[in-house]
Amino acid sequence: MPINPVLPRNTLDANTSQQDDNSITSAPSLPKFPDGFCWGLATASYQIEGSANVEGKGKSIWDTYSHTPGKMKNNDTGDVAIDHYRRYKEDIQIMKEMGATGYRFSIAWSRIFPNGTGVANPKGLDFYNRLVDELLKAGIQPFATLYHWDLPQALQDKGGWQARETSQYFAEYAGYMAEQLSDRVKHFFTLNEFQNFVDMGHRGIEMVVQGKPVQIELAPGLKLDNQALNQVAHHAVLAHGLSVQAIRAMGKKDTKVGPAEVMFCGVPVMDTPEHVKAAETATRHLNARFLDVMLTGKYSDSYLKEAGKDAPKFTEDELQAIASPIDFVGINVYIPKMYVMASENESGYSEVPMSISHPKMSSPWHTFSPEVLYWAPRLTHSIWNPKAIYITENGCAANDELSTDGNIYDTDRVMYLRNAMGQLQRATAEGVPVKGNFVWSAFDNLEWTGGFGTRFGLVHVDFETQKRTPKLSAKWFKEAAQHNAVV
Ligand code: GBH
Repeated sequence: MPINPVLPRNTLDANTSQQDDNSITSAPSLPKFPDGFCWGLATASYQIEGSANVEGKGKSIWDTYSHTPGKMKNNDTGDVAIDHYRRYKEDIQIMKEMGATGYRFSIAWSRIFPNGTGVANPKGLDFYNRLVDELLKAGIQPFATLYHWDLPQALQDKGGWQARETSQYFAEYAGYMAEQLSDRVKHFFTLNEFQNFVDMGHRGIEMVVQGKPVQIELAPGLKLDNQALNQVAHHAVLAHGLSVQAIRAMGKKDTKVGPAEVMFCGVPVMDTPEHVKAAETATRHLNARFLDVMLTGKYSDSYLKEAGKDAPKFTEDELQAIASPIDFVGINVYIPKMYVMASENESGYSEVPMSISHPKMSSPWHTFSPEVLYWAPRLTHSIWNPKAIYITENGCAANDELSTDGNIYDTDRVMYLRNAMGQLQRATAEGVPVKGNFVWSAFDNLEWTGGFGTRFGLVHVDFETQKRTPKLSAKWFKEAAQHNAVV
């Protein structure tokens, strides 16, 4: 006997029909996203553009770092990357074909201001003008990130993020970009992943996954002490706040702006009030230096107490600037920072150690925990209540071998996306105001120190020939975008 499914009829998928034998021709319960949900793809300048030394571009800290022996896997660099600077038209066609409605790219600061400040370079600007025009022509909304880690080397030479002036220079550059692009670009992200570029770039971090230590470092590869590190964090959020003000001053009235933070999420071990409360407390504390101060205008007592004499030096005026009102919060969501349960201790929560057999995706650091795509936006909503939320990155690396028929059957990535997007859909169904999701990444690219071996794309790139081949996951993405649902 065929099973007669007792599932809600799909009201949104008009031509769903059940046949006499009760077989299901398409799922009657496709979990839909809200109308207008943005189906986005994401990339970043240094990871894809190449043309590292053309048309007036200045050096960035990633040009320096990637050419420092021993820093990059296989000595890979972004000199050529996936040659997107020259192939952007073809790449936009591919994304259009995939049904993407949004594209999150980043602007290389040193293409615009080769020395970080001073006179703008018209050829660098011209590239982003052409990119934006081409996206609009393809019906894809452009979302511009102003800083995805490629600080102009000239500013690093003057102290980089340890120098307060860098925040000011960033704001000037942000204002300039808003002035130039906001007639067409309606959404700007200020800085990408504050926690990661601050900590991985200025100290290096160690994680333990499945019992193995994983070291992660980013440019400029410094080893700062606690006070200096907290000061770098402060300058990063100050840069964000000042840039929000500059964008408001220089951009068109309807320009929207917010950060793109790798929010550190404490996931409750179960959905019961006491554990959820513990997770909120933990999550707020884990983001004290970044989202919390940006959204509340205060460094929390628990952070200042923990930092003690190593707390950053700051003024009330700076706090006010840092908390300049924003239109949305962007969060990159890959992994929980920790699992959390309620506790009688002073903080109210305790970390639950992850089991050594907890599954992971292919990257050494990537714990498989799709439920974080539910909890990160839900907790962002309940703790800080921003007007809107974007998932600015979400995705995974995979081995992606070419099969004999020329296709790439990345079933693990499709599994990942189905689970993660299903969890995200649940958050939207409960009313968490998530406006869109950007899969990391549109194309295979330079995974920073991980080099070209770690592929995150929905589109495969042969790094020798630059041939692009959409993977199975690209087909999945297209169907999902078309149905506005998890397929
Ligand atoms: C985010 O970085 C970034 O925003 C994005 O640029 C990046 O490509 C994406 O997520 C995926 O990582 O363990 O050898 O693979 C998150 C921080 C930076 C951590 C690169 C892993 C590579 C080291 N990631 N890093 S390796």
